[in-house]
Amino acid sequence: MFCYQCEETAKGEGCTKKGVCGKSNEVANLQDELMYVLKGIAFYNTKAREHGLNDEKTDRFMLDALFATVTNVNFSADDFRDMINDAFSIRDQVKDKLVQNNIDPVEGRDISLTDQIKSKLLHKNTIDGSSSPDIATVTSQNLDNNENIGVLATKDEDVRSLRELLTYGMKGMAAYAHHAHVLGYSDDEIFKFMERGLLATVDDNLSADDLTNLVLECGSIGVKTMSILDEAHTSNYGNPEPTEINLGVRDNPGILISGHDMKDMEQLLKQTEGTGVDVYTHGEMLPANAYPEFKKYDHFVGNYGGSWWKQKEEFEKFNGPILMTTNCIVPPKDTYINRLYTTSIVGYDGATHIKADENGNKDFSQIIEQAKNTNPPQQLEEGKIMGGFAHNAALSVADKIVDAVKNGQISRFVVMAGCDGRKKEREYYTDFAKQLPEDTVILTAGCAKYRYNKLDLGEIGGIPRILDAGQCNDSYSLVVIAQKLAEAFELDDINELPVSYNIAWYEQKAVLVLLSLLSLGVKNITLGPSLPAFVSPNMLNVLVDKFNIAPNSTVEEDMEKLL
Ligand code: FSO
Ligand code: SF4
Repeated sequence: MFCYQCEETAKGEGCTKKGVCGKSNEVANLQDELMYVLKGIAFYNTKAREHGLNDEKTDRFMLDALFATVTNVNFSADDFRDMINDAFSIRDQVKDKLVQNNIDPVEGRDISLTDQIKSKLLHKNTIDGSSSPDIATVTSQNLDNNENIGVLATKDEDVRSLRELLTYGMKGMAAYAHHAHVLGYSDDEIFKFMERGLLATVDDNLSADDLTNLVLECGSIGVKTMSILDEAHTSNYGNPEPTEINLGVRDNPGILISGHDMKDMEQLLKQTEGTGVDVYTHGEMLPANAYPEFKKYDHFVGNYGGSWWKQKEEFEKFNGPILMTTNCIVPPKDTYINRLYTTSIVGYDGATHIKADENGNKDFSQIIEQAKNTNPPQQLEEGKIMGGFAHNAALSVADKIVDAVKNGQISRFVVMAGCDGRKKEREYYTDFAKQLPEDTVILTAGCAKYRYNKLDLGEIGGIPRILDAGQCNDSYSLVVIAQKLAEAFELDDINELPVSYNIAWYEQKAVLVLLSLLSLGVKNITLGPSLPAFVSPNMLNVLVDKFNIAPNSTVEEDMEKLL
């Protein structure tokens, strides 16, 4: 295996024996294989789409498969084997459709795969015989050497860096597009881009400039994807509203729900109503507490615990069942695996998996029945924190915010969005938040906030000093807020706003959020706690030249630079 897609990668270089996240060598290799077959689907489906022969099943499969390879989503080798089999059969179905319609899949296309495979394209399961199995004809038998298809198959370090950056951005995009799709929202442009992007990662005709442009385009489509997800959430569940979120517990049995899937949240709340079982959020599900449609349930008690990496300790103390709707899952302890449930693309061998029916409905009765026989959660903390400052709520007080900036009450906003993680260095973010001057306001989204969201930083003229827009995908809200502020101050350039960016990353959704910011022209971003291992020195120079991205350093130095 070789995997370096997340911030905690071994030695800051790459996991080669077993993932720091817990991913096995076997699962890592299967993920590479799945990614490779997806490129084959992309190859044919691009053409099918041109002729209006694409179908929703293939689009959805693409999203789910990409999402499944994101850090901490699925640890099950069996799940990946199933997905690889499905991928082969979907690829061949798309291929057959083209054949039946007399369509030549390579006609009018200029990719370097062409010569290599053209003659064999329309025959199923032939082996090309070249060093890496080609994506159009690869079979499960000739997919057994990951050196030819994994990350290290690209020998040039800079090309590899760009290809992987693009790949990880698309994985993040797939995650957000999946959540929107579940709620009935999607856009063809997203699927088109993913197919193009996947193919670009095996196309030797593309120059570094071509790939750089695609990476930025990935960011623009990322903004679009997040906006579609925002629409899916707000049209179904209302606009998040400023809410005091309870951190304490009640004396009833409870179910803990984690991850990012709001439709699962909705179904769980509906099915637990009147059962005597309470519902609590964990990790990235915290923002659910601010949606009007969810707030109306009396048995929705609040949030339990902190961010994803604390789950081993906190799930143990929760006592009741836990439902993981997406990442981040940490390989569980034996003490609670019997009350750990996964759903959708999440998988862990030994945890119970709840599947949706063909209409997307899930039956959580098994979880509810188990909950009834468990003890109430052990209290971890008490009090309340504020949430719900997504774009609608923040913009409803835009006048107040603009005035506070104009009259000097607020000197600067600091965007501290992104992810949390296990590394001790991440205490930097708590210290940074604590040491920010009192006339600054933090804008946050994602689980990075757990490093400081329970600090009492007070408020400025009625505006809390921590404005939490929600999940990592709600970084979109931060973009909307920044754009509206730029309008209010009549600025053409978003970089002239009194806004600084100190972003923490961990996995591939954060990569997409970062690319989204870059695509909007945001400069001078500070990134930590370490730079991605997949960014080569030359690539880093490009990022520094174009965007002035810098790694974080000490709280004092960064404070001086950012303020
Ligand atoms: Fe956190 Fe995990 Fe939302 Fe990520 S829960 S780290 S960026 O998955 O997705 O913010
Ligand atoms: Fe290592 Fe991260 Fe890949 Fe897991 S996801 S194997 S920790 S680089």
